[in-house]
Amino acid sequence: MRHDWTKEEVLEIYNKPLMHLLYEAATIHRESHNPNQVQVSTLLSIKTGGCPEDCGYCPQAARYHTDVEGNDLMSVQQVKAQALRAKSSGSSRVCMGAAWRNVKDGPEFDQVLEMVRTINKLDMEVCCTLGMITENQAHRLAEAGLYAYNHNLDSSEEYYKEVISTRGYQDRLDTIDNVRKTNVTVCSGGIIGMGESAEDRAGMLVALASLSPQPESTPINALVAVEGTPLEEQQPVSIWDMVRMVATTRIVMPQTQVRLSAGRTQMTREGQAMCFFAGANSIFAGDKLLTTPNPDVNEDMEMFKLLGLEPMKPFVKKAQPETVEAQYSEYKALGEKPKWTRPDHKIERNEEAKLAAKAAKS
Ligand code: SAM
Ligand code: DTB
Ligand code: SF4
Repeated sequence: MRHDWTKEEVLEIYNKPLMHLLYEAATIHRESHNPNQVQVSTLLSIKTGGCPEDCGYCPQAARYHTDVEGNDLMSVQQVKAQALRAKSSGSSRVCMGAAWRNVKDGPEFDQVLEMVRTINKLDMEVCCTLGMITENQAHRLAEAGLYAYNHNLDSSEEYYKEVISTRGYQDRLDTIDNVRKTNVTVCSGGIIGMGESAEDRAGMLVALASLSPQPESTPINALVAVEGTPLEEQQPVSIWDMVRMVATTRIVMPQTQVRLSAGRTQMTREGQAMCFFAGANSIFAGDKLLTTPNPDVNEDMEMFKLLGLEPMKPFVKKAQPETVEAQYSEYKALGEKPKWTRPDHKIERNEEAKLAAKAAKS
C-alpha cells in the first residue's frame, strides 16, 4: 500500500492509453476484490436543504435558488421504514445525509444517534454524512453502531478554493482524522466535472491515497449540474473521464471500495460496465440520490443480471459494530463549539448565483 503517490505519477496513470489503464486497474481490482460483487447503498436525505454553506455544486445550499424543498429532520420511525424498504430491495447499507455545516450537540444529534442504533439493529451497515464532526461526536456515532462516515475531499486543495468559500480543506481532513480515532470506517471521495483540470483530479487522489489508512470507500461523483447553483452550466462529464478516474482511483487505492456515485442517470449500461471493469464495486441504488434523480432499482437489478454482478452482503469487509444504548454511553455530549475555519474569500460565480437567488426571491 503506497501513501506517497506524487501528482505527476497519478497524472501519468490517468493519461495512460485506455487499454493499458483498464487492464492494469482490472488486474489490481482482482487481487483484492471479487469483480462480480458490488456493494449497494441507499441514500436517505434525513434533513434536506437550508444549508448555510456555499458549495458551488450543491442544490441544498440555502443561498442559491433551486427547486429543493427544505425539510426538518426526519423521525426515527420514518427512517426505519425507509431502511426496511432499502433492505428488501437488496441494499446492504443506508447512508443518511444531512444538509448541515457541522454537527451540533443537542436533541437533533441525539435523534440521529437513535436512527443509527435503529438501522444497525436491522443488520444493515449504517453510514452518515452530517458535515464536520468533533472527536467526541465521532465516538458517540461509533458507540451507536455507525459503520461508515462519509466526508468527501471533493477536489484538489487548490480547486476546492474555487468551489467553496465557507470552510477550508483542512476542516475536511480534521473531520476525517476525528473519524479515524474510532472504529468507524472512512468514506471519502469527490466530484468530477466541476471545471477542474486533470491535475486537480490527480491532486485529489494524492490527498486521499496519502491518508493512512486509506479510506475504506471512495465515492466518485459526476457533477449533477442543478439549475440555480453556481455550477449549473457545467457540461456533463465525459464517460471516458469517469472511467479514467475510477481506474486511477482503483490503482492508487487498491483496497478501497470505489463507488460509482452521482451522475449514473447520464451513463449508458455500457459506460457503467466499463466503470465496473475498471474497478468500481459499489453504487447508490434507489430512484433518488439526496435530492436529484438516480436510476430505478429495477433497472439496476436488470443491469446486474446482464453483467453477472451480485449485491454484496453486509459486513463482509468488517464485522458489524455493537450498539451501545444511550443510557450506557461512555461518551456524553460536551456541547463543544469547535472553531471550524471560515476563509470567506470571494468566488465570483458563487456570488453571482447568490445575487440571482436574491433577485428571484424579491
Ligand atoms: N453536508 C454534508 C457535507 O457537505 O459533507 C453532507 C451532505 S453533502 C450533500 C455530501 C456530498 O454530496 C458532497 O460532499 C458532494 O460530494 C456530494 N454532492 C452534493 N451535491 C452534488 C452534486 N450536485 N453532484 C454531485 N455530487 C454532489
Ligand atoms: C457522495 O459522495 N455522494 C452522495 C453521498 N456521498 C452523500 C451524494 C450525492 C448527491 C448528489 C446531489 C443530490 O442528490 O442532491
Ligand atoms: Fe451543505 Fe453539504 Fe450541500 Fe455543502 S454539500 S451546501 S455542506 S449540504
